[in-house]
Amino acid sequence: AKKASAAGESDKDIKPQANPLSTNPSEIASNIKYHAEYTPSFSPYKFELKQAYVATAESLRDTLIERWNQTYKHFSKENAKTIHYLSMEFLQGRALLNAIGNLELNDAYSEALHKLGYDLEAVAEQEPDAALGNGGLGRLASCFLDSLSTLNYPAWGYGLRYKYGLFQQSITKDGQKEQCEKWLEMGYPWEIPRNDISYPIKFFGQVAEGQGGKREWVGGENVRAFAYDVPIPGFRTKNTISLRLWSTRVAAEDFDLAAFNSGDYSKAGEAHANAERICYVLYPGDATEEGKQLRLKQQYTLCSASIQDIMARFKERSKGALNWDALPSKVAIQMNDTHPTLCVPELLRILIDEEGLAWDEAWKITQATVAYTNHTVLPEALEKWPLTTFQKLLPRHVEIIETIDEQFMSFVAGNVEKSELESKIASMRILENVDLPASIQSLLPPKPVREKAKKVKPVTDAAIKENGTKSPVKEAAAEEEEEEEEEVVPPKPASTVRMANLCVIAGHKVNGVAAIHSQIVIDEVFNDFYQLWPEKFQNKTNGVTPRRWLKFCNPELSSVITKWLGSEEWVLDTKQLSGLRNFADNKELQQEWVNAKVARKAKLAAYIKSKTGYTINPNALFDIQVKRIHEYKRQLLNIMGVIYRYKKMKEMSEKERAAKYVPRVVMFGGKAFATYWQAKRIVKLITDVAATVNNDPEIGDLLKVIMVPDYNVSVAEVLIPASELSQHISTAGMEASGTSNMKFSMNGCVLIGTLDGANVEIREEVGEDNFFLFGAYAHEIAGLRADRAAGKFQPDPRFEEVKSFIRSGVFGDYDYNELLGSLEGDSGYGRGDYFLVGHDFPAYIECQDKVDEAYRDQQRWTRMSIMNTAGSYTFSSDRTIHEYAKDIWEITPSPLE
Ligand code: T68
Repeated sequence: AKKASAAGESDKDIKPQANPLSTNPSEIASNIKYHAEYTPSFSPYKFELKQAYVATAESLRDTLIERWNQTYKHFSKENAKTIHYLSMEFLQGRALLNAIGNLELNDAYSEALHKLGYDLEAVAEQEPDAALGNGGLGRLASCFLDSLSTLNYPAWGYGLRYKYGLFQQSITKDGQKEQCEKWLEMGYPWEIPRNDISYPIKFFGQVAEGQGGKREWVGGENVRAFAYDVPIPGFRTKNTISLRLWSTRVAAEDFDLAAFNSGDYSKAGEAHANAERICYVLYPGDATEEGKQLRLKQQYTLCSASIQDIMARFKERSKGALNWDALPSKVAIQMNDTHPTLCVPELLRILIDEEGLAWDEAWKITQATVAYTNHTVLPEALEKWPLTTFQKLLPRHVEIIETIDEQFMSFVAGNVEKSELESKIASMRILENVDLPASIQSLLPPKPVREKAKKVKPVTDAAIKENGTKSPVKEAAAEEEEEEEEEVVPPKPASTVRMANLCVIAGHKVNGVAAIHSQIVIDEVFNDFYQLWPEKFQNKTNGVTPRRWLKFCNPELSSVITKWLGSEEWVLDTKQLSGLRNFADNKELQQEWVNAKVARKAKLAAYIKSKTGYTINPNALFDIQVKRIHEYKRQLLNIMGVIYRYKKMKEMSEKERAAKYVPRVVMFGGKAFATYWQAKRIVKLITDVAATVNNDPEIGDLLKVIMVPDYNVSVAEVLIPASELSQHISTAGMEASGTSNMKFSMNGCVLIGTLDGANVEIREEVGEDNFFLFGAYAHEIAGLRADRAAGKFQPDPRFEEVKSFIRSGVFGDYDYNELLGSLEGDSGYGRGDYFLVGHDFPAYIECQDKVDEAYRDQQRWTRMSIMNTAGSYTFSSDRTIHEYAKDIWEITPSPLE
């Protein structure tokens, strides 16, 4: 809060004055005052924390604008090849301290604000998180932008400017509640609306045949996408790149003035509502047809606006000598998962329909330009859209997709055994459950001739309704009569567009995000494609920016690292962190290391107190699991382990308890998708367990359970530096990579985890002794599931004990049958424990006992902690970006002098 200090008095002497480039604290203070007075976004005579934040952000933005303009002027002059990173999600978090840190203006801004009577940290806390994402995928995109800027690569980020970010979560006794998030409500000082940059986006309509057989997409609904740019400063470089976010509105010419004047306001307002809805929220529910349409509209808006923007820039730089064949030498486009797949047909459409290129040329250019990153192997997460929805919304794109599909099928025909052709085509083609075109049909081996041609009568909705009116007896008799010539076949499954198949076919590279995941991608998910094009497939293990995730969020540990490594070079060259291995046993370093951790633990304890009311013991082991709540991530395994621990504690004498267990605070953070009921039940169970355990006087400080509300980037910045143990316990083979595992390890936290995602590589780097491994291996999972289904699985009695304990009502009277049933056989509530919680449970609790044992020996633990930071050097997003730049994008750094 505002300080009534001597510094506050000098406030009056500071004159408002624009000083965008100054690094002098007094001049920065003048600049902040200038913004408070002359670019106000709040009422005058008020300069409280909120206003101080906005004015400080605006002051810093001026500094960035200068660098930003210079950067793109420079890129344009050099005409260097540029990467365009398209993502439906960017999980930026807060920008103020990150920008101040990247510009190394911390002391200057602290002092400037002090002169105005404020504390920088308190001012920074005013900023709402820009939460335009869900989790890992979105945060990865943001880390990538930080690295692209820092490493001076020519780059643009492209996303959508959602009016409401990811929902805010509160935790009540009933579990998770969602509220609308409002990051834009007080204005967002970091964005610059580019009112001169907007593009038309069309939906619906028809395709007409124009002159010379040209396809013309006409009619339909028109909206405009407007550009809002957010600066992304690099660390220790002048380079500042841009995240361009699109926001949709109707252009004035599309406003129905006549309807408005005749009093038909809803008709007049409809176009606006339709356009603005597109950018309301991230991932609107898609259970309904309207929801599906809206999601596709979002994806198309991102793709169409970005492609038009990229093409406009290419044209501008071509200076009258336009040659589209050169596009891939100047432009790289990365599709972050399948959500931006539509940039493929959109680029083709514009090249062919608007620029007049022939198909083959346009296809060659498109393929050489786009590449695809896969982030999941979960079949239900591989996007598919009903063809009918597509057809309505994007009729011309469907034609283009049909052509890609057909050409791909003829390619397959030339490259696989004839006997396999039909099945390969069925699994690989883009359109699913769609009749083969005659050209492909003719390539298939002839079907054996049937003895008697039968008339096939498909079961349609109408037929079902009709039959419903018949008496069952008559119906049976009638069917018998007809049996001779009629065969009843099941209704044809819906036709869909498989987005991932389109990405693999169109992209020149396909990559997974950790070694084990990329292996699963080529061995399983896309194996048929891998057989065709082995050279397309790559691995790019994820990384995280060491600026936000170590230097800025953990200044205490950073100072210790810098002191022992002798310089701060590690911030740009994380390989240096491995040098800490040399001092892992040094008593002096160990003491400083512990002090740094203790400082962060105290901060977290205060945070927990303020958000949940619970008091936690700062000397306890801080054990954290933060990520989206999902069954495959197995928060349920964690909380069941906690319950087992609690039950055993209750059965022991005080002395026995103290001898076996070290005091522990188990913290959870994460949001469940609003309609993912099973995930919400897990949150409910965690809060119920917390309420019981935390209020049990017999247990006291030995065990506390905390559900940290509203987990987001800023909360992660408080939790991760204070962590000692973190849990990454997904069913093996299901977590593509994980990135929080990297952040925790970097901050000297020891991991307990399965051999999954990037855990595999982290364990290799930090050493087996410094990682708590348990659980089934990825290659065993299918067999274990099969055994489970065949009734061959014998659950461990300790697992059964936990389930009965929950059912006994110790944690309240909520009916947990639906949740626990998911872990049981497959009848009734039973869903067969698909995620193998029961299988891994015994190994998990035994491994947790080893954690207690290790933590008792603080010297050993500190060594493990140091070895984690030292071994995390390879998980910097700088390393990842260099790899993409070299192996996929073929771009080189272009620093401003
Ligand atoms: C995550 N994916 C992976 N997806 O789960 C994680 N998906 O292992 C990986 O580290 C991370 O990507 C970065 O590679 C996601 O976060 C989504 O959020 C998502 C959203 C909509 C549809 C599908």
